Amino acid sequence: MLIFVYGTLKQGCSNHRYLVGQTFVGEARTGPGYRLYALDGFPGMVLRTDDHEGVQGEVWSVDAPCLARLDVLEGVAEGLYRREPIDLLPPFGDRAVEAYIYPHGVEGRHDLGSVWTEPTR
Ligand code: PCA
Repeated sequence: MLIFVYGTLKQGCSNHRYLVGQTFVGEARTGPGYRLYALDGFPGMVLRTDDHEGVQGEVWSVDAPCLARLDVLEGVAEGLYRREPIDLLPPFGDRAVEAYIYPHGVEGRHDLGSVWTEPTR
């Protein structure tokens, strides 16, 4: 299946090793309505009806074992992130792609806008 990544799973970032052996499909951007907030060293993408810019990331084609490992990493069973379908701009507009949405409040969190860059450490 296709997954849109926008944070630590991107190429060059700290969790990218989870995608080793999977297939990079391309750079992608969501439609409007999604925005990034800084959590604790990683970003959370939330739905915001007042957003006009969307979020920048990468689409990867992953196999079922990889997806299962990603769900563990992102704490899906614990409710940290939810893996849900996402609206991407062309050329992905008509394709089924999912992403890890942060389903919690972001009050007091730093608004990162459209792009996350990993802090150097
Ligand atoms: N990892 C996932 C969700 C947030 C994060 O840091 C990703 O890169 O899409």
